[in-house]
Amino acid sequence: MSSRLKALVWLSSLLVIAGTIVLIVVSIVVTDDHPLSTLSPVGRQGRDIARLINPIFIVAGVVFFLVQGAVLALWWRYRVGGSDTGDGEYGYYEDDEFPEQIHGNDRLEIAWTIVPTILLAVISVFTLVGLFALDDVEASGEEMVVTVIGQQWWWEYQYHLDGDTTTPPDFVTANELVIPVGVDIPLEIKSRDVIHSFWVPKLNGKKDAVPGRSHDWVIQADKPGRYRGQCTEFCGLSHGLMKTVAVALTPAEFAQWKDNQMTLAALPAEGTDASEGWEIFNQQCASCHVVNGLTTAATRGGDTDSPPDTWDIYGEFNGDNAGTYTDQLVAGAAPNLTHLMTRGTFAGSWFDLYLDAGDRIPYLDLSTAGTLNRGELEAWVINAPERKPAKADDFRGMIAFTGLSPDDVDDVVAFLRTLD
Ligand code: HEC
Ligand SMILES: [Cu+2]
Repeated sequence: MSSRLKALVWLSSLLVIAGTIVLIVVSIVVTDDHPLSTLSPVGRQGRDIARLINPIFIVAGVVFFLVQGAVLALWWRYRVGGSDTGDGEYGYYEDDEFPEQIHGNDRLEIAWTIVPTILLAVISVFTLVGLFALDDVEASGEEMVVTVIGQQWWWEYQYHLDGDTTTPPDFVTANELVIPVGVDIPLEIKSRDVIHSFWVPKLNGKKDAVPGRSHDWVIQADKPGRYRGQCTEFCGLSHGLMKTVAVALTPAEFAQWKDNQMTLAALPAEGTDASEGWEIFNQQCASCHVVNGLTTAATRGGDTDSPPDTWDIYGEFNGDNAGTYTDQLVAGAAPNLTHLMTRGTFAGSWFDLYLDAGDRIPYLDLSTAGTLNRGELEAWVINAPERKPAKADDFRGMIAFTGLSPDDVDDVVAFLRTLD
């Protein structure tokens, strides 16, 4: 190889390496908004995990450079010598030049067996201690337990204020897990269909939601804010669009939010658009969606003697019409819409319900001060599977309502508007 060619090869390799490093650094530094980063924890469990990751990353980095450095040094030391003879032949060994062949090196081999063993042993001790700490719920005086139910392709949250998950929840919401700051909130992670995995990276690691099982988990946030999450176990068509948000409120705000969630919806005044919308909703939507205080078991094909609406959306439905209920919607359920307007996002947090959510408007004021993402909400009501791929014919996700006239859609949205 001519020396100019060699220089070119070197230069381009260096450029590729430097370019990669610059790209990585830029992608980390250029924005301080990393909604799904484990490296900027905001809760106790998240911090425990980061505390484990960082030293291991440093040790792994040292090992990486030692090993790669040795590879490069050996390559350089034993590279084929010789020079281009001009006829394309170069760099072959003469017999007598061939390096002396040796069989192993006991001391080296023992060293490179023992050193990694010790390293991994130390790391595993810290990992185990860390894992146990993650499962530990700190006594906080907060009795509440939230049952988290994954399904294709959104998360449901059932709040048990007294911590007793054998009885029906006090209220049910979707997409956004609202918690008070500063306290450990125990979670029970479940699934209605396939395996999902619950993950809010700034607050804690991942926990699988496995059908037929209940996994204990805990979540805690140090400061108020909205923390993004994502389903991290491939669960079918819209897995990538199965997101969530953990919303941490001050204790006072949380109490206010909680009280509101427990109120029932009221019938819109006669003669209003919302009232027209309710009629449509009751006929076309109430077969899947619950609105506490308005929809009845009858609308969902059950008998009217079934348990009160506040809890007949309960995962392990135990009313007389349990059979009908599951036959009706294999996915198990649709989001409880009683307080739809209090959430910042909808449809598995894939869409913003308000254009100016985020931290610009206090969470509790969204339904009064937020700018509704009307276009997206209307598009959803008209043709949900087009907005978010689903297998509606197979009872996975919401069906399309392309038969609704523009007026109907306006009325339905007017009704949804009242659900705050
Ligand atoms: C076949 C059952 C079914 C029917 C009927 C149905 N939906 Fe849905 N709906 C769902 C499911 C399932 C979801 C969750 C989809 C997702 O997040 O991917 C959903 C989600 C929604 C959401 C978002 C809720 C949230 O918090 O994320 C709204 C709003 C909604 N539906 C309104 C309606 C309206 C209005 C109607 C009647 C015109 C209707 N739905 C009829 C099953 C249904
Ligand atoms: Cu998934």
